[in-house]
This record gives sequence, C-alpha cells and structure tokens, in this order.
Amino acid sequence: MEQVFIGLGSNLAQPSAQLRQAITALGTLPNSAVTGTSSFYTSDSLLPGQPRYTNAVVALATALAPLALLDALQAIEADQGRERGVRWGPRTLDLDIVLFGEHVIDIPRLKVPHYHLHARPFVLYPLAELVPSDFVLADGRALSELLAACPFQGLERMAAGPADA
Ligand code: PH2
Ligand code: MG
Ligand code: MG
Repeated sequence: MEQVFIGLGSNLAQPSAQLRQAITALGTLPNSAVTGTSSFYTSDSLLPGQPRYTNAVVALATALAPLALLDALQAIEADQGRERGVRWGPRTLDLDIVLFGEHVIDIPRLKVPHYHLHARPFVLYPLAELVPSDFVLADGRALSELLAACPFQGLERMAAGPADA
C-alpha cells in the first residue's frame, strides 16, 4: 500500500457538496481506503473573475498504480460533471494527486509531487493537518519550509467539519 495525498477543489455547483461526494467516491476505489480528510477551506481563485474555491486534502492508502489512480480520479471528476476546456477554468471537481508515497513522477500526464504545490496554500495547509510537523516530501523538501514560504493569506478555514460543511 502507498500513502497518497489527493487535493480536492471545486468552484461550481455547491462546492462543499461536490467535495463530500468526491470523498465518498474515493472511499469506493478498489484496493484503497480513505485514512484522513482535512478541514475544508475557501479562497479566491488564482485566476480572477471566477467563483471562490472550496479545497481540501484527503489521505488515501492504495494499492493502485499511479496512472490507474489518475484514471480513477478522472472518472470521478467526469462523473461529477467536470468539463475539460479552458486550462484553469472553473470546475465542479478537480482531483489532483499531490503526493504518491515516496515516488517522484515526471511524465506528461502526471507530475508528482504536484508541480505547483509550493505556491498553493489551499493544498499545503490542509495537507499539514494530515501529516506530522516534520514531514518531508519525496523530493526532499520539508513541508514546514514550504509552509513558511507560502503564507496562509486569503485562506478561510470553514467552521464546519467536512461531515457537515
Ligand atoms: N485551482 C485552479 C486555479 N485556481 N484557486 C483556488 N483557490 N483553488 C484551486 O483549487 C484552484 C484555484 C486550477 O487547478
Ligand atoms: Mg488543480
Ligand atoms: Mg487537476
């Protein structure tokens, strides 16, 4: 089993409900189990002129290979009405493989650790809820250093837990 972290994001069609539905779907993946769910956070879109996003990170223990997991995540996205068009366009559901155990993957379909992790407080802060404070990424970077260089700025932690957000 590998310890995988998945970033969830939505800014269309009741984002919190989209995230809850996606977490349920992740729990049904073969040879996999959801072992942790962060708080939900809201923030402005990195691209102006879009609705605010709701984001979270899920810890998944899985025996799926990276590309099999990616296929499964894209199937869940499609299931929840994700339309692929404009890069970084608004979306009902975005599921990104943020970390895949100790693997460093750099192929056109998949870059792990997620290529923009260091610049995304809406991934780093929820991830930090799920790992020890001395956590080190597969590529050797310490999460604490990424957090220090990426202010919490603009993130709002939702008062309600994932169960009833
Ligand atoms: N995802 C994007 C673009 N902008 N902004 C926030 N706050 N959260 C996201 O998940 C996000 C974004 C495209 O992946
Ligand atoms: Mg994304
Ligand atoms: Mg994505």
